[in-house]
Amino acid sequence: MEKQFIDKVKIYVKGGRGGNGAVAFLREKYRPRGGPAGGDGGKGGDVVLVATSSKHTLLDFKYRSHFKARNGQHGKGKNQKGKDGEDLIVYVPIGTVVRDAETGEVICDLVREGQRCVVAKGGRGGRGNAHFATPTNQAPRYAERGEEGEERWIILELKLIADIGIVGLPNAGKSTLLGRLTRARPKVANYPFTTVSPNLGVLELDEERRIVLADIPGLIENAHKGAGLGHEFLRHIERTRLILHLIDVSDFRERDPLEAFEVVSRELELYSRELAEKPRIVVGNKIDALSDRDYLRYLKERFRGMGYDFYAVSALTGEGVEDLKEVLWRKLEEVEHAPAGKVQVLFRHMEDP
Ligand SMILES: Nc1nc2c(ncn2[C@@H]2O[C@H](COP(=O)(O)OP(=O)(O)OP(=O)(O)O)[C@@H](O)[C@H]2O)c(=O)[nH]1
Ligand SMILES: [Mg+2]
Repeated sequence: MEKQFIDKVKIYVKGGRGGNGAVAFLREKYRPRGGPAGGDGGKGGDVVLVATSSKHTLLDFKYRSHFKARNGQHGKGKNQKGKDGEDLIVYVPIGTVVRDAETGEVICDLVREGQRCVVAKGGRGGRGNAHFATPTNQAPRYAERGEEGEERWIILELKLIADIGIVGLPNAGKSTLLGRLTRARPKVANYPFTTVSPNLGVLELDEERRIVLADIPGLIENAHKGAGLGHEFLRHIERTRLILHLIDVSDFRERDPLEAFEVVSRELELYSRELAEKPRIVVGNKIDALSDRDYLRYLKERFRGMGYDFYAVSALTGEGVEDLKEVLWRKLEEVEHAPAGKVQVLFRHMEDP
């Protein structure tokens, strides 16, 4: 997996200090030496991470890395308790894994909207002197200090699940296309099975529109029986919202693109019906090497007949790729707003491939 696409930041968190307990005595008109009446200190605030779908990156943390919750207020006379320090709520994207920076231990895994995780507890407030009166010491002159809040460095790591999975035969140009669409630089070569493990890339259409794409190893006939690299890695695209099925159309007289499409479709089907039935678009690649462009019109018709949109590009020269970017975005929007489908994408979180 391309490391640069896993956002990762280290931040410092500290709970608020508890307020001190107070030393105070009641002073009433006719009781010059009233009992102890020092109130307790308030509790320090916690630092709480909360998962939200309105954030998609950990970018904010590049600019701010220290988070301290408010201290509790000190206790006061007349048994008045100090106010608790307010919790500090820090919003993080859904899919954030939180670890202790020192031990590496996972503190929490924020996968649902609104899920909370206390990463630094506020200190307890100190008790006021009212608590310490005893029969032999009815006027104690001491109170507890508030406790320090917890502090530590933690690591936030955002794991992405791809929005779109690119499938196709070996050599179709999947990795080349990923490299065209994103800043990912997966290995590309003119032999099958160049890609042996999934690559992720982020397509940034603009500030607000980002698409995560996964390029996986090529599938061949009988992949479900272990041929080639098998089909296990399809699990990496099980939770994508859209499949981009890439086919090489350059040499259509020698290698029939429709046949290539069928082979991979069958393997998807044999892996899982759900995957095969996911929204899919078909992209014909290598049109720079295609002598007869009329053929594309024919393909478009054929795929339309099967219920798929068809687009043609050259991942190598970039022809058609800018249009494809917009198409992918539109398609994802369509899928998103389609009436409740079978596959509900609830969160964008995935283990390392
Ligand atoms: N002419 C031409 N060649 C291309 C195009 N896209 C990819 N290629 C070439 O096709 C070969 C295979 O490209 P890859 O991107 O490695 O193909 P892949 O689908 O990722 O292959 P595997 O990882 O082996 O499954 C390379 O030699 C690329 O340079 C294209 O649009 N036009
Ligand atoms: Mg590849």
